[in-house]
Amino acid sequence: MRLVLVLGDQLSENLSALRKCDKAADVVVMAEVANEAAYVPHHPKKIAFLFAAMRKFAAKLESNGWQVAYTRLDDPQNSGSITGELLRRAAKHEAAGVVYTEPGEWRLIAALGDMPLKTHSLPDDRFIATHKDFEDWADGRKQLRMEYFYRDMRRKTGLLIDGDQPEGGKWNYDHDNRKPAPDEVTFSGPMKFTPDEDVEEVLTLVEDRFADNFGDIRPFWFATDSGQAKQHLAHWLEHGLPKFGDFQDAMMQDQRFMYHAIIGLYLNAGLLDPLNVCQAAEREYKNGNAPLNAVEGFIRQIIGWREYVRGIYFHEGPDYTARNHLNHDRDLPPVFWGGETDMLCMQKAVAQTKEEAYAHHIQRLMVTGNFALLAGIAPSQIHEWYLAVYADAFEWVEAPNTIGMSQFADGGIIASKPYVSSGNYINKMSDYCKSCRYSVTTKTGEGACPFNLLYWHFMDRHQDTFAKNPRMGQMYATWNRMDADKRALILSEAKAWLDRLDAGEPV
Ligand code: FAD
Ligand code: DLZ
Ligand code: SF4
Repeated sequence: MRLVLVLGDQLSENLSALRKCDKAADVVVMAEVANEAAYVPHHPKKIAFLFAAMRKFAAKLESNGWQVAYTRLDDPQNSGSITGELLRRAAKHEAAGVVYTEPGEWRLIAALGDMPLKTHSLPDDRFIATHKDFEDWADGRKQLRMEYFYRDMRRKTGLLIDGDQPEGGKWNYDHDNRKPAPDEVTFSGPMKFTPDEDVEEVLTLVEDRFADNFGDIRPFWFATDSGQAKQHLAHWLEHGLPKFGDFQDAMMQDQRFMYHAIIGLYLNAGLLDPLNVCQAAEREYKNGNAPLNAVEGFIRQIIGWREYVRGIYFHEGPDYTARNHLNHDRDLPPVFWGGETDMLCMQKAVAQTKEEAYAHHIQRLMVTGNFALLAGIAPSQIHEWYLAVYADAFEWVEAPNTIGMSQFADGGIIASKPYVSSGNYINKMSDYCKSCRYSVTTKTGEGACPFNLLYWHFMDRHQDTFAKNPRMGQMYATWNRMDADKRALILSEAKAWLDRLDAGEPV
């Protein structure tokens, strides 16, 4: 007999390792372990979601005839690591070896490969692009831009393809998708599930063991099995998808979810299948329930961005998370852990992260990410923050988004220019600024929005790196045309503001 490892983010019945093995002979190993729960201080909601979903998945496998050796976190025999649990179970069952689907993190791939057991690693074919697909696409290209990869994925899946042409004649409808915050949001938000007894048991365990971790465990409303996740998806497809495109980039103080799907955690843990999700969205378009700009935009996020960032993670190798192209070394300030701030955009994005283990893409990229990049925070520290605080965070997807897209720490593999902006962008796309103590229209002096000061500080200190970037030439022309005294004033005020941040003063 063999052991079949199923990790906390591999909760799919058609997992390659399960397909390979025999339920009459082999034993599934699943384990809640301290090592996985502590490589970063995960948000309690994330840990509870994964443990509850793991327990339900194990029960489902058992009811389907599998023998499951499941280790709970509080089991006195728990060795504390995935490899420790495999060795313990292998000795007990006299297993000939262990079969597993490739994990989504270099750390765990190395640990499993180093075990003194016969191991058989299988590709994770829940993704649309294989490693070879990505390598073939990347081979010989000077630039690895998502847009061209995405077109290949459209062709491969046939999603929104008419003959051999893109539906509607264009591959990408993003120019219709950047509307500012609307007056009202008609979607009432994600479907919420009341915890049952089994989920309650997990909540109590996590409350007890991870009391010091940043994040509120209650109210807990996530789906914890694939049936609930499918209900959640159906609700969003009907009520959220039609306007997903229009307001994808908009942010509102009292609307945490806008028209977003809140499915990253379910896709990444294996409760939803990406191709099925995209096919369901395509049906909404074909049935006339959702417009093309919404459906194309949504499908692009999944078969484009999601597949592409995974390709980059495996293409670039284990040192990717350590990259620091801009040599940023500031420590992550307390504001990221809920420290006092007058910056309303930061305050709102961090507060909702604490409460929901969720923030949408533009909050991650253009509020917290933008701030970290402008302030020059060490990419490894902000990477660990994102990996810890979001329920959908696993390194294969989080690291390229943080190190690459958001922090430009990979030197421009993912982003052709850094995602930085002054307060003007945040003001245009949100309703934050009108209630903020800082003034977004003030550039220097009392009450000036810190994003306005820090933006030019960033541009100035990285002039050597970016001055020749064609997409940044206009901003450098503006900066260099500015009166020398004004430039000096902006830089000295930015420095004074950063000094206050470093001193731990409320900002
Ligand atoms: P929606 O906006 O409704 O989009 C639907 C789905 O598209 C998402 O669930 C996701 O699976 C996929 N998607 C959208 N954008 C991306 C993207 N850039 N990369 C990969 N998939 C994408 N996404 C994660 O899944 N895990 C992470 O740890 C993560 N960390 C991020 C860190 C930073 C700094 C940034 C800028 C983005 C990060 N993202 C991450 C991407 C994106 O922000 C989330 O996928 C999205 O906010 C999840 O919410 P949603 O399900 O409501 O997504
Ligand atoms: C994130 C996570 C956590 C918090 N806990 C566990 C766990 O106890 N057991 C487990 O099998 N997986 C857990 N995970 C998910 C793993 O960290 C994830 O499989 C790897 O990071 C690879 O993506
Ligand atoms: Fe954020 Fe500046 Fe707007 Fe305040 S004024 S919400 S700090 S962008």
